[in-house]
Amino acid sequence: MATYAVGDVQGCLTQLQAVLAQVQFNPQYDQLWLVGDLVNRGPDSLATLRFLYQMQDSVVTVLGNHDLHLLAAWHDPSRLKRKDTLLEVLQAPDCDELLGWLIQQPLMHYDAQRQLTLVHAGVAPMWSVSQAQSYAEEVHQVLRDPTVRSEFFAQMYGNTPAVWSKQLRGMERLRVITNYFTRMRFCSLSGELDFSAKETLEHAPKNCVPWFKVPARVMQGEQIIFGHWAALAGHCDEPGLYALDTGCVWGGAMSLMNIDSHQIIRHACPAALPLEN
Ligand SMILES: [Mn+2]
Repeated sequence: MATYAVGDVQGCLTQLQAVLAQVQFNPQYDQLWLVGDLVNRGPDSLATLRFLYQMQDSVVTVLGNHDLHLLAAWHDPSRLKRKDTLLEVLQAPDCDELLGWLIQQPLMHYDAQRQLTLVHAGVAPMWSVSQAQSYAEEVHQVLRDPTVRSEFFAQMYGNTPAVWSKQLRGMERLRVITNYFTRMRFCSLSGELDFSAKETLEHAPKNCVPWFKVPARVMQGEQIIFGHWAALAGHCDEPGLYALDTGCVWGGAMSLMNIDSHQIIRHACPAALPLEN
């Protein structure tokens, strides 16, 4: 019985199955955690969703920005962009079943026994574990409520507000929570999000640092597994932090980590798309 965490799959089912085979993963006994971005840009988004859906009892996943984009396109297909590879999901006969499952997934998973947090991009530097849990839950509740989630998707896109404040209400509050959990890379020392760069640490925007290097970060020392930032190439020297997105879909590799031993398995990806998010 083992628990593994895998980086951004983005429809690279072949490489996901390859790393699982390397550890002889058995959904009857083992658990698979995913950092989100299960779909998009890669070749097999539909097959990836079907694969995870049929073993959902052994799966823990959080939502990434591409998963939210797919769910928004489910509500309004005109949101699909030229580079999206999501149409096959929306046209599948089991689309509603698959996305009805996906939309139930949270923005953050916290394992209290291991004191281990799973998120897509990161946790806002000014939040404690319990604050992060309750803010993630606010968005999770909206996503699960069919009467309010269309409005959420209509207003989800955007870079503002740039910084968290307890005083925020309504969609502004939900948007900034979602941006911290699913899109964050760099921010200012006071935690303002900056989306102008997505490259390596040397390319930080002026007066910005990677979110995990904010000096006053409240969750310092806590274990966090995250993805989203392929340019880190799995390198994060912050104690307790595990960066698992090694850019499989961009020609990098799929990374799978045993969450107790921290042993990492990598499987190279043959694709060679230009680096993006
Ligand atoms: Mn992402």
